[in-house]
Amino acid sequence: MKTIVSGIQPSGRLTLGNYLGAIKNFVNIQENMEYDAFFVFIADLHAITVPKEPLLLRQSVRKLAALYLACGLNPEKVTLFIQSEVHEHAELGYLLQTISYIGELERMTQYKDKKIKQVDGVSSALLTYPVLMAGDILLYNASYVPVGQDQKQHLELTKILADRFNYRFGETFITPEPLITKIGAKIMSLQDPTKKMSKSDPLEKASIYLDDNEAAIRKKIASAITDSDGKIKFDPINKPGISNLLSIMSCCANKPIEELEKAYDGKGYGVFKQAVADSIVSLLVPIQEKYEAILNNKELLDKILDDGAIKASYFAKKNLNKVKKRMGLLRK
Ligand code: AQP
Repeated sequence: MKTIVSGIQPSGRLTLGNYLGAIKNFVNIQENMEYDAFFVFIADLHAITVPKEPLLLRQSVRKLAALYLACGLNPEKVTLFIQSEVHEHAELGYLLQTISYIGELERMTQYKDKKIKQVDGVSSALLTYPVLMAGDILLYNASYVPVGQDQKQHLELTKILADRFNYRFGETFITPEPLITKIGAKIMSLQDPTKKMSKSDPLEKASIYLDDNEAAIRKKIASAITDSDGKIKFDPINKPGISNLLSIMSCCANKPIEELEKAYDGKGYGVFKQAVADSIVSLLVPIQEKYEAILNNKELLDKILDDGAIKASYFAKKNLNKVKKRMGLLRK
């Protein structure tokens, strides 16, 4: 059985990075890959590893569900659900903590990055986040996990935990592989192109949000940090800003980077930036129109999420029981 699993945290307004690194890939897989089951969830349990205002979180969950659909996920082909509505995620996350070592969790780059930003203390859940993520994947015995580049390290840990569990308790889990897009796997901040674009970045103009209007998109691209040599060339080490804009345009317009380099050779950054903005606007405006309609259709959204939770729970329960039996936990 070939199963695919992925999720996104409802931890704020989604960025173009989340779309190009993750959602676009989900839609592509949905349309072009053969699979038996594809689970896409809203990772609300991950979102609360850093403090969240409850009302805002509830809104963000619905918004993310609407956005998934607006971007093209088809509930007939993909099981869409909210992570906390399938309680087996938290349960398997705990069971896997018993075979995870604190040292290996402390080495995770995302933990180190997020830890320093916490003002009211670091929750233990932030440390164990990758173990919950391993649980999300192993719960469905996923073969593939479409993610952006930044999640690769967590995927490596998932593989280690799957192998460790299999070694200790007998063959139980498939070792999952990441599915990472070639271009767009790491979209960088517009204001610091050495840092990834992130929904929790407090600097508004560093990110294009999927709900940004045309004027905001044009303004942010116009003020994106570049360099002074005037050449439109893909060179992430020496020209991170221009390379990031080339990656963005390549993904948004579905054109190879080399073709863009040729087309804008000698045209200057002003003209190029305008074209980058055009490509983003053309991509996002239709998504935004669909998004509003879906978000306002409360009944439809609830039905899709209810059905998704029922279906995911069915698979999750079966696999979790198997895991518990292996560990000597189930009486019957
Ligand atoms: N800049 C990015 N470029 C490409 N892919 C990206 N992803 C995130 N940022 C980029 C991918 O989006 C998916 C969802 O990520 P997540 O919400 O689970 O958490 P994250 O990776 O931590 O994303 P953010 O936007 O940086 O969220 P915050 O700020 O809340 O931590 C993943 O597949 C990720 O790789």
